[in-house]
Amino acid sequence: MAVTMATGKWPALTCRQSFQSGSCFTGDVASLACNFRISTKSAKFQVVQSRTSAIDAQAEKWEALDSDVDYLTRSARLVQWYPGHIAKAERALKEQLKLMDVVIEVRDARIPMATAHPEIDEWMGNKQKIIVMNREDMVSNADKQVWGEYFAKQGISVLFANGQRGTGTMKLARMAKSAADDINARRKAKGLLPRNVRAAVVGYPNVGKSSLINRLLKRKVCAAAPRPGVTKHLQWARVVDGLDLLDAPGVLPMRIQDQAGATRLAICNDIGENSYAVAGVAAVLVEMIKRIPSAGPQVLQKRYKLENVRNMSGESLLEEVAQALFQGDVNQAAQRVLRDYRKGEFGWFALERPPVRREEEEFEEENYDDSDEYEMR
Ligand SMILES: Nc1nc2c(ncn2[C@@H]2O[C@H](COP(=O)(O)OP(=O)(O)OP(=O)(O)O)[C@@H](O)[C@H]2O)c(=O)[nH]1
Ligand SMILES: [Mg+2]
Repeated sequence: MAVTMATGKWPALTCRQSFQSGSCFTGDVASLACNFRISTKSAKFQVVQSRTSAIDAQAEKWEALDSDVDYLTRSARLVQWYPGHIAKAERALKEQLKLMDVVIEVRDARIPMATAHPEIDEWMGNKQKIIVMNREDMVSNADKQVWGEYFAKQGISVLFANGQRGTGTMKLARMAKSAADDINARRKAKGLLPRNVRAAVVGYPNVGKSSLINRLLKRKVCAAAPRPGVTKHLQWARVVDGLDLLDAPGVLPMRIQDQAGATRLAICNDIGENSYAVAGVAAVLVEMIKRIPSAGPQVLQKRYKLENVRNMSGESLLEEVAQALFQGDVNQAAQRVLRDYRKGEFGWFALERPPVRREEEEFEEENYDDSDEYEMR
């Protein structure tokens, strides 16, 4: 695996990690416990360098933000949630997935990575999958563009939708039916009558699965409400001619290892409210809003009529809001900040951006040639 590193002082180094070492690639060059191979082709080297410097400033801000959020949430053990119905639902869902033609994975467009279930691909085997980025109304057009491009680059087509208004749902039905087109063609060839295409709608809690199905049906058949864990059992719905959808309870891994991701789930109300410390989660949200390029400290300053938010920590801001509005009750202040974000009071923006794949990484992968390299230990 070729990995390219750039530091403030050093030119970009092409580093080949020995697979046994398991060493990491952050921090000081000297501290790396792996072998470096430095390309002697200076022209190639300069191209790599110039591409490194072309990394978009916004992407760097997002990277810094992500590592800060990792740091803030690493030791906090902020979020643990796994209600009893989920284990049962997961077992039933895994059984049903064997009978499906298509799987529709619904994600929260504000946090497409934190709502990517790590086991769904394994459960569904080689079935076709459609990714729906729901809650499209809660992110900016710029967010949609970068996420759309990110998935397109990997050959994955995603559909942006709004389960509350129904935007994107007809297209979703068409995609689900056409993804399984060949099924009825094969049945016909065997002299069998056509059957409805079966698609399971799966994903994390509260991402909008039942709402999407209801919009397709044009009536409220599946229970839907603004809290996680509403759907508790599998439920079939015949939505349009030739297509049956299975509404599944929201599922999530029993142990969420990634605390930063879990905190984002909490911020977006995609896991149960009683399972996390509201003040801790809201403080992380404040730190994120301050750093997200399209938001920034000014949106908090304006909303809560505060000064000098830039230099305030998340906790201090909650204390200020608590003093001003809730007689010092920090928990109430934290609830308010979370609610304000969910209602778009700071504007609509996503809390995640796709991981940056630096151009020089792509360049190195495409052009790697070790014919005239020497090894440096
Ligand atoms: N703003 C907005 N709200 C949405 C959208 N989709 C769904 N909602 C709302 O989000 C809440 C949760 O929707 P549900 O359809 O119950 O979510 P779910 O994924 O079925 O949730 P579980 O059954 O708990 O797993 C409801 O209040 C919906 O009205 C959307 O695209 N935009
Ligand atoms: Mg539901």
